[in-house]
Amino acid sequence: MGSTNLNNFLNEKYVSCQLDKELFYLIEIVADSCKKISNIIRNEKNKDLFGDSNSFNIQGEQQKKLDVIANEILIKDTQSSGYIAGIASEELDDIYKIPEIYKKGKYILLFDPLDGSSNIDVNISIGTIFSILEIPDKFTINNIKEIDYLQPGINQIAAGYVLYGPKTNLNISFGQGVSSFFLDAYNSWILSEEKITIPENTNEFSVNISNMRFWESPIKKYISDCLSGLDGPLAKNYNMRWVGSMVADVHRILKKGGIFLYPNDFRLTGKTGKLRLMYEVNPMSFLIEQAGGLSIDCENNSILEIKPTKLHQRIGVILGSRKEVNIVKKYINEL
Ligand code: AHM
Ligand code: MG
Repeated sequence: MGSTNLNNFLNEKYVSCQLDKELFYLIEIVADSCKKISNIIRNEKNKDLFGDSNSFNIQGEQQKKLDVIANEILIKDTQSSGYIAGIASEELDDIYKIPEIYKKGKYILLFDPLDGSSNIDVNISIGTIFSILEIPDKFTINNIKEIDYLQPGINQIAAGYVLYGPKTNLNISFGQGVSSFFLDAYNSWILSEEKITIPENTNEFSVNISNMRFWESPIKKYISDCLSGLDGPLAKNYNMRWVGSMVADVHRILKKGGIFLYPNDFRLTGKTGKLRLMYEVNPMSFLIEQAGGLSIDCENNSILEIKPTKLHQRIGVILGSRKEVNIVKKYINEL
């Protein structure tokens, strides 16, 4: 039996009317861009492409050269496709206007081109995250505004991420489960798993515990109860992992079960979380929920139902195995 590649997989979905031709081609283009990013990361000759750039993004973070390069690749490859009306990126201050010369399409593409940037220069897993929405009004196709982007995560037509780990791995959902592909030695995306489900029983949490003193009391209490192990109120011993790349940390949870938290932090303006709703938290939450998990903010709202108020909005997030997220929900309700 031959292996299924991304093109066969998308074609099957197209034939069974689960996605249209435009989305089919758009996903192929995004996946091709990620192949290019993967090849740049893995090519030893590209040493000059690592390290800090001279620029800062809208959140005041110094961009790595690779942040800028990955951003340029994704924009260059997708803007001329004819399938999108606009682009937004963690690395761009404002929404990106597709040049007039290019035909527009009905989709809106949002991405974090290189997530986990602090890990780039030390050769630890990083990723690309993307989210695809549809324009709310087809008459605005040639002139979409920021407000057209501000849709809740539940509206995502597709979302996915690529993990540049020991292998390069694409995980994607069109709202009917999560499918996973590995980049093989011939640079083809080969289907490795369909309908991924997050293990229900878990004893693993993923959080930057060094920030604990800046959190709200329910999250502090939950994590300190986890640390109390078998003798504490949660009556089990937990394990902890923190790579510091959301893609890597959440991917581990998708495959092995567990809970990921980047909670509200008193130091951040608006006492919010660090991660950005529209191109980090929404797409990752979409995949987690498509795999049977749950994703909430620190007020117990479902992440996917939150209506964004601005493009680069940050949010506190708790996601992962449903049972464990429900335990945190109780802490939030009771404290
Ligand atoms: P980035 O998009 O600039 O790389 O920042 C997001 C990353 C996430 O991947 C990760 O979960 C988080 O920042 C780690 O933050 P911290 O360094 O506070 O642990
Ligand atoms: Mg990021």
